Amino acid sequence: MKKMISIIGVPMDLGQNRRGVDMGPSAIRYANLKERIKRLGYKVEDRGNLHVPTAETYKIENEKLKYLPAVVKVSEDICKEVSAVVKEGHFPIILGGDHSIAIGSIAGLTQVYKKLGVIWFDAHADFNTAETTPSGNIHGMPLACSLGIGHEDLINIGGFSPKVAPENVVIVGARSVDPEERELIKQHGITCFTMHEVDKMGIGKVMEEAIRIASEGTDGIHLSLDLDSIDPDMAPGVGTPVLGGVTYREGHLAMEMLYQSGKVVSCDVVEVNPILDKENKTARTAVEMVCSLLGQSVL
Ligand code: NNH
Ligand code: MN
Ligand code: MN
Ligand code: MN
Repeated sequence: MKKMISIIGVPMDLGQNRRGVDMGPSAIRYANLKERIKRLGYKVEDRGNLHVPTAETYKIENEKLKYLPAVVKVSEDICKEVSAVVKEGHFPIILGGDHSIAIGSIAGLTQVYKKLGVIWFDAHADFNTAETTPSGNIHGMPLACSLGIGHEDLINIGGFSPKVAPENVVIVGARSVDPEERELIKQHGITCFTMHEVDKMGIGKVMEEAIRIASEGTDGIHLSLDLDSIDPDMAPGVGTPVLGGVTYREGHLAMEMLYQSGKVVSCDVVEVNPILDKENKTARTAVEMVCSLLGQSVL
């Protein structure tokens, strides 16, 4: 029996400074996410959007952790919603919003999956802290937070820390990592397949390794899909596009291999910004990736 899919929208834009990413859930829905998943033979429920306060109603208090109190509050809400659907045996798809939402989704998942593997598909590593961040944007910090590195309020969402172990975390697609962030990644022994490895080994071999690492001793894999991992030609609508990304076909192969592994239990789809997009291309790419993750092209 296929798991039921639960779509959860989080119109979060407080983790970075480009407006418009809060419209990501609408753009992805408009690209027909629910219908497309249904066609693959799944039952799907759309649980609507969680409430996210408007940036203009807040004053930034800490330049190194912008909108911290609001991000903490929304993260707790995401955690509750995600753990509720996982407890029902569903597969959550959490639509961002910026990548700070992964703090809450991983917190919710690990209420149930005690040993969770994570594949962080991103042009960036999202491994900054208040001490290393060049921007003060929390969307550059969620992976570090999930490993228990970062501000106390962010790492303790859901009541415990760390959520995941470094030996079960893999970054794929990185090509823009800040100098001190790089040191932190090395120090914590995180496996990172940058675009250098994707070019050299091929995406097939990279994913084989990534799936092995994220599977070892875990009860499931969470895919955190930042659309800026994909090359800007197929994903132009993101706040921080970086040239030289994963191609459309490489993205599909990666998603298909994740499907074939049978280990994926949830995913985030983040950073789609329709204001910066071209005719909803990035949201449409996102929907194609999700469909491949759910078995669209594998017989
Ligand atoms: N590393 C930079 C920062 O911390 C950029 C992060 N931007 C992202 N991450 N889009 O996925 O601000
Ligand atoms: Mn149910
Ligand atoms: Mn990211
Ligand atoms: Mn990114």
